[in-house]
Amino acid sequence: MKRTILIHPDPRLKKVCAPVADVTDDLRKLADDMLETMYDAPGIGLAAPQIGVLDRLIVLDCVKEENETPRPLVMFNPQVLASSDDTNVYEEGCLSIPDQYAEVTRPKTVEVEWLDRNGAVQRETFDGLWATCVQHEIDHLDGKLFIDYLKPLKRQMITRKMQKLKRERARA
Ligand code: K1U
Ligand code: ZN
Repeated sequence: MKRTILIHPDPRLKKVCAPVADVTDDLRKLADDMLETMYDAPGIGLAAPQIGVLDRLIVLDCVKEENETPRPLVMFNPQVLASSDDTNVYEEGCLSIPDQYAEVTRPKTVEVEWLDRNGAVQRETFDGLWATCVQHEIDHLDGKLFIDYLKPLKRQMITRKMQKLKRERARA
């Protein structure tokens, strides 16, 4: 089932999410809903708070080419174990901040540990867009948005645009 994506500003996007105790059938269903919502948007990642669920769960698939095999990843309780000193700049977007993009500097590679949909521990080092995306999604679990890395004036400008968008959507 496709879920509604919250638009910034929303208090639920600023909350620190709670760890998942057990990977249950309900949580697997939630992860499937999130993947459906992400692919439909379309996006390359989605975090549970973006659909109003304050659990530490993210999904991502950074395979962009249509002729390549998709790689949907479901991560419960993802944690960055190590980050490179090397950094990478990427023009990020966010499904909760539609049509706004800005350059963000982050570690180029990150080693991440998480529980998969079977509750098994997984560990992998991500690079390139995967590294950017997994860091962006983990930030969502800590109530942090990519605009929080920008200068206050730019962040304020984007927030005002989103407030206007929400007013227009509420009227339609
Ligand atoms: O978390 C989100 O809101 C999803 C976001 C993830 C992300 C994008 C760029 C850098 C870091 C993290 C998106 O998916 S925005 C949409 C997007 O980037 C995209 C959409 C269609 C095709 C390719 C990319
Ligand atoms: Zn986002």
